[in-house]
Amino acid sequence: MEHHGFKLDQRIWLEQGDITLLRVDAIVNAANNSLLGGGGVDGAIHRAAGPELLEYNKTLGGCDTGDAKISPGYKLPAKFVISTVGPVWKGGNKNEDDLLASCYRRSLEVAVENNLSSVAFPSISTGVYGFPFERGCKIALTTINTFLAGNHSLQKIILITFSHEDYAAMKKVHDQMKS
Ligand code: AR6
Repeated sequence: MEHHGFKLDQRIWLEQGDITLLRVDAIVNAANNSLLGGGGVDGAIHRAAGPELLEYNKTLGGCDTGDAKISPGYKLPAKFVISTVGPVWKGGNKNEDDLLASCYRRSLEVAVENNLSSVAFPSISTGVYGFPFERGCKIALTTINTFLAGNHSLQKIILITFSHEDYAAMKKVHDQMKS
């Protein structure tokens, strides 16, 4: 798959491609409350990690929306999987924005607690869960930037989109926020 990285901010990179191929300390999974797999990026991560990820996640007791839990990466090039559970979009008045921000923040907190320095995020909640893509991008960028301002251990955060269209849309959101 074609791969082009773009440096958005000092420690934040935008890429297009398949998150399961990234050799980083942790990739973040857009999971559901069970942490036992599903479709979308969740299905792709479980397939690439192998069945041990499911076996491990059975010991975690699920995960609240907005929270995050860590698992080994097993067969993935990434060392760990940080599973977070995004909100289902219900029109915007059900605390969806705060819950999505919490996903990014909690994932980064878990990464720091585990001494990790590179983390890749998919666009949480903007697939099956229906969160509007550009609104989700803004929340991702704002939350990650705020977190990094108070952290010096994280070296590289990658935002990876599956499609070229999402890549272009995310870059546009970033450029608009900067100007
Ligand atoms: N690499 C990077 N991004 C991907 C990949 C991939 N391999 N595959 C999909 N995406 P979604 P959600 C993008 O639906 O909205 C699952 O069933 C995709 O284009 O995976 O948080 C879970 O079990 C989209 O932009 O996650 C939950 O039940 C983004 O990943 C539910 O879906 C997120 O889309 C979670 O829904």
